[in-house]
Amino acid sequence: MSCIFCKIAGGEIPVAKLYEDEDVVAFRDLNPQAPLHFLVIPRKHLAGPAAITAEDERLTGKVLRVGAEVARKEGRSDFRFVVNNGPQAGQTVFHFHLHVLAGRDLTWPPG
Ligand code: DGP
Repeated sequence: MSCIFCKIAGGEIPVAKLYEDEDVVAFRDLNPQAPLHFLVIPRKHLAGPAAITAEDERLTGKVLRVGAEVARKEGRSDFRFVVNNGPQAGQTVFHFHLHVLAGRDLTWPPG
């Protein structure tokens, strides 16, 4: 298993976890871009949003729900979700992940 986020989901690489269950794991980003910056990943390996199939709709919807719930538990009502697909969009880890950023003014459009 060479995928770093599969290793995180499997507990082989320690991270600061905010939430986990049988389907998803939420953990703080190694290189935070906001006062609150965490990732939510499905335990199932999906290379990115372009790899989602109809059978993953429930799982990826859960990723969004958990992202919002963890943000709320961390005391944030305002937050941004980001999902990158492909290197030009900034994807560096090819396992689907939701970025959740909060705690500072976030510009639009993003850079
Ligand atoms: P992206 O560029 O969208 O593929 O985001 C990948 C994010 O993953 C990036 O913000 C840094 C984070 N990251 C990469 N490796 C690790 C790790 O080993 N631990 C943690 N906590 N975050 C990681």
